[in-house]
Amino acid sequence: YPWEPIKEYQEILFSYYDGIAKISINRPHKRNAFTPLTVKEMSEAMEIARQDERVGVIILTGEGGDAFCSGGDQSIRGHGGYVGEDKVPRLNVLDLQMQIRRIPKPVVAMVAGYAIGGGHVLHVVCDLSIAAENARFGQTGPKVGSFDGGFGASYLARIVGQKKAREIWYLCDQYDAQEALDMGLVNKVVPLDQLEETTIAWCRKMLEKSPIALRMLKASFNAELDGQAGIQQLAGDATLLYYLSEEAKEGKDAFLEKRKPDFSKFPKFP
Ligand code: 2NE
Repeated sequence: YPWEPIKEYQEILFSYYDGIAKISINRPHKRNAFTPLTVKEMSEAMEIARQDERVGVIILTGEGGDAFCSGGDQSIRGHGGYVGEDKVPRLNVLDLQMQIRRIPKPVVAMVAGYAIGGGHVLHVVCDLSIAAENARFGQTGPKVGSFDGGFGASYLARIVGQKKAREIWYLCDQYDAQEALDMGLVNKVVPLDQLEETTIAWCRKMLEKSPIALRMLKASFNAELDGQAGIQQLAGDATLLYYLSEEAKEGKDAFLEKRKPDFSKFPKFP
């Protein structure tokens, strides 16, 4: 596919094609483990994709075919987090997880190879996951001295159920693509050479749909789990829709024209 680069980065690739933005971790020598810089770049790309009106769907993936992402780069894990060039320890992937959930466009994880540890959680928080037959899923936290008790625990449990989520975290086993499909952890499994084609076909199906309907659905699915923050997201979308109405514009116009608003002409729906 003729992906066009949107912006050059050091540790990710960020490209555009036909309504789709693709963010791809580009550290295949480390099974696409992330550093604070990888996450910073992904976060910036996610924001650019959010603002870009051409983009209706975002694909999150990893380069090389061996790994989607193997989590935090353990070789730079320091005292209190992952340490980048500024020597500051960070867990900024948690902000990226929030960003993926918040962005009002569907985010699709395109998983070839390993989705492990914090890399597994990244696919978990995506709206949809499409896996190649070589995909392998799992958490490693209790093995390597880490855990993700946020979406990595509670949202995973919403997806696969409490017993399975506890098994995944407590045993740190790996699961193949078929097992992931059977537990509802991924939406589809395809041969590796059909992964991008299938993912793009799914994206195109979504691109044909009403963007506001998709946006409202994403906020609605989040609201159920995200409590007050989820309601705030859904309510923000309700405000967006209200701002599109003549009724809301009458309030703003009246203020600017220094007159009393006349809402009498607007229907009082049953
Ligand atoms: C991913 C996995 C299972 C792949 O195994 P394999 O056998 O295919 O490859 P190998 O030889 O282990 O890895 C290839 C190279 O990539 C490096 C390896 O050290 C190796 O380097 P060299 O020996 O060739 O120099 N590599 C792979 N993953 C890495 C990582 N995460 N950090 C640094 N280097 C890595 C296997 O590699 C594996 O199990 N990887 C570790 C998975 C892991 O434990 N991730 C961290 C979980 S904690 C986390 O992500 C986290 C969190 O829990 C909470 C908040 C934020 C993050």
